[in-house]
Amino acid sequence: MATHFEIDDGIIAAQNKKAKEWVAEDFDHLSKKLRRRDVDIEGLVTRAQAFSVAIPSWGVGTGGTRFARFPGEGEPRDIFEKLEDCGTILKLVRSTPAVSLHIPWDKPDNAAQLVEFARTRGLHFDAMNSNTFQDQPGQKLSYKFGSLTHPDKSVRQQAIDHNLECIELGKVLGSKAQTVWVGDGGNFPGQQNFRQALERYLESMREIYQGIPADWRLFIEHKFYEPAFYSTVINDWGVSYHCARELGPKAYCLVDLGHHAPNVNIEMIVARLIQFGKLAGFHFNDSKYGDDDLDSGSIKPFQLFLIFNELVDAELSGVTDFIPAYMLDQSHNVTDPIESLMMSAVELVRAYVQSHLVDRQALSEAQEKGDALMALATLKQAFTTDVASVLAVARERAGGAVDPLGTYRASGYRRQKAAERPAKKGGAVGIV
Ligand code: LRH
Ligand code: MN
Repeated sequence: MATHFEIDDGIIAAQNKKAKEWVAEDFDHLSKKLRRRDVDIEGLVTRAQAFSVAIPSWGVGTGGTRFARFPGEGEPRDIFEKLEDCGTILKLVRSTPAVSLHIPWDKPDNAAQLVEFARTRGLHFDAMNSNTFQDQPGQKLSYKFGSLTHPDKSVRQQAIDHNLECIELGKVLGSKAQTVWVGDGGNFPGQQNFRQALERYLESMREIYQGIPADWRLFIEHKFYEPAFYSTVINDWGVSYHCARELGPKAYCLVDLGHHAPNVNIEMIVARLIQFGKLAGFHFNDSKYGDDDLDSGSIKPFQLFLIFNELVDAELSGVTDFIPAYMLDQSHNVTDPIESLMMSAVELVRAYVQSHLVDRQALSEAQEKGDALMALATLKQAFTTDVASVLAVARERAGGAVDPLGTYRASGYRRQKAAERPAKKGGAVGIV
């Protein structure tokens, strides 16, 4: 039985020992600083430990663009090796116990075996993702001109059946949600009748909605363009919200940060969807131009903070049925995917913890008084507070790594996997 290298607690403890001093010093200093703001640092550690985000199965393989994909060494070659890597990320950062699968990329031969394999690594399955944006080998009808909105009813039915099949598999895997993103749209004016296409989308989604179990949620993911380059049927939060309302109480709107035109005020869209009771959750990533799927917090960390500020404001003001699903959705083209996913998960916990540092009393007083500068300063005080020691202590107390990146590199995990996983010809597992 081939051995599978794993980062054991000994490696983590040894690396944590090296960092013990600076963590204690910084934690102590921050504790004093926060006490001046009547903030108890232990409360922040608890918040950090309560936060979790799902890892996209397609994120642990190297991603690419339409121009090229440059696979790294030790790429996971199947869903089991993907889960191995997800287990490693969880071991080091402690805030990623869930994995979001994409079907058919991750379709298991034996679902129960997959659940057990995941469980032994502390993992469970988050939202399922259907795929009607590619044609699979042996597929009868092509999605070239659309899927759930295709003019031909038999193509729509094929796409509906695929989504219902995903839900059935998700039930066995213990998932509680299905994300439906369709790239349906047109490349030229006149190619689609906008109103008819949306009607067909709703007609198809009503059938899928019927297959959603009572304790599940259906996530509608909008995107302003790509793969269609002139019009996209579900192009923004407005049409997504309309559809979620039309479908019923189990339907919600999922916000993928990269699916908005540059400079769109995403934190305000989040506030709207919270207010309308239709926020599904997120696909976190970052971007400079299009749907670049870059690491979360790598380009616009202040926007990420402002999004979490809206989420924490809702959490603290007791918005009912407020259970947003947090997932990463990134493509790692030039970094080690495990490193990028770890650091991205850390950036989300950071934004969440910093949002709990906002003096909401002072903020609402400034808002009432129209004191714009004090309002901004109140947010900036939280955003510029270095909470690295809180995040490190939260990880360490949960058995994780004070320095996930340093510990991962010191472990030689990638080199070990390169030896264990000889590259598979054409075995692309990331987004290409
Ligand atoms: C579409 C998307 C969607 C996934 C895909 C991998 O851009 O964000 O969420 O299905 O990426
Ligand atoms: Mn997405």
